[in-house]
Amino acid sequence: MNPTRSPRFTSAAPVVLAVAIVVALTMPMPSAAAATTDGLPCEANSANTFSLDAKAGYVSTPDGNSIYMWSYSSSTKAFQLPGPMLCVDSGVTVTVVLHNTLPEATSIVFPGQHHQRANGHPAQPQADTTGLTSLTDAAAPLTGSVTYTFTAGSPGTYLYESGTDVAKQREMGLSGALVVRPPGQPDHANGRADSAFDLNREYVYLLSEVDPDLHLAVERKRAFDVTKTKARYFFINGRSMPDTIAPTGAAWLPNQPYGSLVHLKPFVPGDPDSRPALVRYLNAGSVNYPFHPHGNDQRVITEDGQPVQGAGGSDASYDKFLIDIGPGQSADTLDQWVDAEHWNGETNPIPVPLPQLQDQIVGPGTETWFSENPYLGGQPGEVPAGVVRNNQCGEYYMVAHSHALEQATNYGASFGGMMTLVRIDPAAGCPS
Ligand SMILES: [Cu+2]
Repeated sequence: MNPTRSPRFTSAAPVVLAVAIVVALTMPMPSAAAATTDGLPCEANSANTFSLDAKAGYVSTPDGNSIYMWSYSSSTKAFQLPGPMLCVDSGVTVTVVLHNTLPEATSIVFPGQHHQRANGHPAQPQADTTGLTSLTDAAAPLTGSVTYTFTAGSPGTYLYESGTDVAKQREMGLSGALVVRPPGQPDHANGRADSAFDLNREYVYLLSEVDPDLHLAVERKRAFDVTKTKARYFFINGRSMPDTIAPTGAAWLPNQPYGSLVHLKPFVPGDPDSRPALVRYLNAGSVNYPFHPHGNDQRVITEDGQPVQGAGGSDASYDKFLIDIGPGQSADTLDQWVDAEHWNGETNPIPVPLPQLQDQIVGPGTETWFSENPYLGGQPGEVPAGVVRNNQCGEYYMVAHSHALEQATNYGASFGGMMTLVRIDPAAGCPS
């Protein structure tokens, strides 16, 4: 995709149409509109205590591959990638009990958290006669356990990840998101009043990559040189496009529970009930991920758990079209879309020539995501016999993806990988 800049509050119709066409031509299609899931699927409890198993399992990729992964899963639940989204309040004491079922030692580090302890003593790097073996206390292979405690840091989005044999274990999947909220203000991204967002429109993009050759070598207990990895799959929350737009908890992705379809309604300035969405970016991989949603800037308000502000607390947040997330970094962004032209079929019917039929049709020739009207809320016109209209109610879809285009592929096949959609529903909503 070209990084075409659009003013923040203008219609994104041409972009959507272009996206629909590209989507149409290059990717396998689900048989219905991209399904929405509202709110963050947090793991949370009043004791702020979590029991995580490090274990092995498999994930599927859209090209039909099955990849052996390691990940953290809640001890009462099946294998999942990535690890559970842990949500806590800033300042609380958090306990994470790690149970290792993997064939080698592993651990968890909590970057950005305070007073980290392991089994009751300050967490320490581990070494033997060969040198450093782990960045923190590790659990022994197969049956080992470590109890970590820490004080949750400032509000923001953080990784938790393996601190042992990091190049290998991070690549194998041992990471997850830790969401730290301002106490008593779960609908604020950080402590600032201007960080308010819609709790039903909160999303994590945990970004990572996979070299399947490394995973196969680990599965078959063969040696592998981690300095020679070549990523072939690129994940948002452990899924690749088009699986990224499947709902959270989709039954056909039993080990990859988290979707990343951002679901917006038109933002109404001045309406206290109209709040922006919050997208929390996290890089769990080893290279930069330059991520950009089409058709809209996002406002970066928190970086690495710190509000973007100047001296004296002045607002220094900024609009960004392409957000470059470095390894280990996070950024929280407000995302909103304003219906600038107020198209209405009866009261403001802005005339629009419909695109040619071939620009509305998706392969193999029976499906379209175009609403037969480029304005939000547009109702369909004539749909040719035999054409399936995936668009439900005149909603928009805008693509959001890594702009390092090799990261927007599934083993080299483009329009996959680290890519998802932003769905904008008409103000009146859509039938579910
Ligand atoms: Cu693009």
